[in-house]
Amino acid sequence: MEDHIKLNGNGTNCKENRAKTELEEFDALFPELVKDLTNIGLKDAEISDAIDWFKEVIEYNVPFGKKNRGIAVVTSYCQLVTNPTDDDIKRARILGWCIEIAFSLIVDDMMDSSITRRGKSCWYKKQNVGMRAINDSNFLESALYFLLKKYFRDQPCYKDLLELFHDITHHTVIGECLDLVTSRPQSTVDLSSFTLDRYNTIVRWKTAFYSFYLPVAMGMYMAGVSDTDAHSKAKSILLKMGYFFQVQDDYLDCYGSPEVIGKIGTDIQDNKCSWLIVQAMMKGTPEQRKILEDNYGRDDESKIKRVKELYRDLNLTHVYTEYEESSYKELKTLIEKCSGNLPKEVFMAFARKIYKRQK
Ligand code: GPP
Ligand code: MG
Ligand code: MG
Ligand code: MG
Repeated sequence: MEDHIKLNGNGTNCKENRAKTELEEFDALFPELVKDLTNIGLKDAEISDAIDWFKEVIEYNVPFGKKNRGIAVVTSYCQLVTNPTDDDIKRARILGWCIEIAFSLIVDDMMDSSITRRGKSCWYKKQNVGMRAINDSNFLESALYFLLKKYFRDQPCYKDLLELFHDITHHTVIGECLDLVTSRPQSTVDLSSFTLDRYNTIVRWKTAFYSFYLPVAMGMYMAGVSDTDAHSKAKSILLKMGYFFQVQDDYLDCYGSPEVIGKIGTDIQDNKCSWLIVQAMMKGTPEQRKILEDNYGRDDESKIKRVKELYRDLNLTHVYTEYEESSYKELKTLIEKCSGNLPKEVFMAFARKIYKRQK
């Protein structure tokens, strides 16, 4: 007999076994959404080549992530309403897929000269794709608004969801721009702009809004929670979580195993204002900082190795482990202080997924 677990509204039952089943339910919806998005090609035969191409784009790029963001919409929503109908839960899952579409990642990989993502070649690296990937990212973005319109236009939260997606996309683009401007190659490498302040800003804008505030805010709007106070309290917690997530991402870029994280790190040669280089610049002696300036931001294996040696001399792995511990404690305090009327489990469920993660 199928073990169909019904999501309840009180959030008391969000344990690991339930989350697994939710992931299966979530995954099962994907083919239906692909059908929605490709049916227009059946109605309008003259664009069928574009729709066939799009099918490849979405099937290659979208369904292989960890889906923490997508699932967080469903869990948050279910913890905020008392008796969601099957239709409501399905809509929450669709919203989750709208976030999972994550169209920005395709161009992020191009701009970062990345090689792999989610254990496969980056889309732009595939034969026959190349620069076409730019339009594919736009194609995916427009697809999410198609789904939003199809499933939410009659819902009272439609306007809030639309505005939220637009605003958060704007935030992500600004964050990506700051990331790129800060890492641009200059005639001499000048690491003095890699300050903790600059790092904090980049990370909040490029990652924390999209990956952490967006999923929970979507669940809140769907559940009819739209007051600014509740949103700003949730935001303060989720931006902190998102910040830590990007610190981890930067750490794993250097220390994660590509087989586990599904991507090969590029931050050192890309001259990125990463958490590790910011720490190294703060902790290093003037001599060590000089070594970093001579070796960072160059696509040269021996220079990359030199930077990593210096990270080791500065014991950055230990600095990171300590930071992870203190950040988790601070987060729990913040959740106690700022959850307001929202169940703390909305935030704790998300936090448990990311702390101590290996991928
Ligand atoms: C880029 O940082 C981060 C983003 C583009 C986050 C926005 C997330 C979305 C899903 C839109 P990065 O270049 O370090 O990320 P990665 O290591 O994954 O390439
Ligand atoms: Mg990247
Ligand atoms: Mg990037
Ligand atoms: Mg990264």
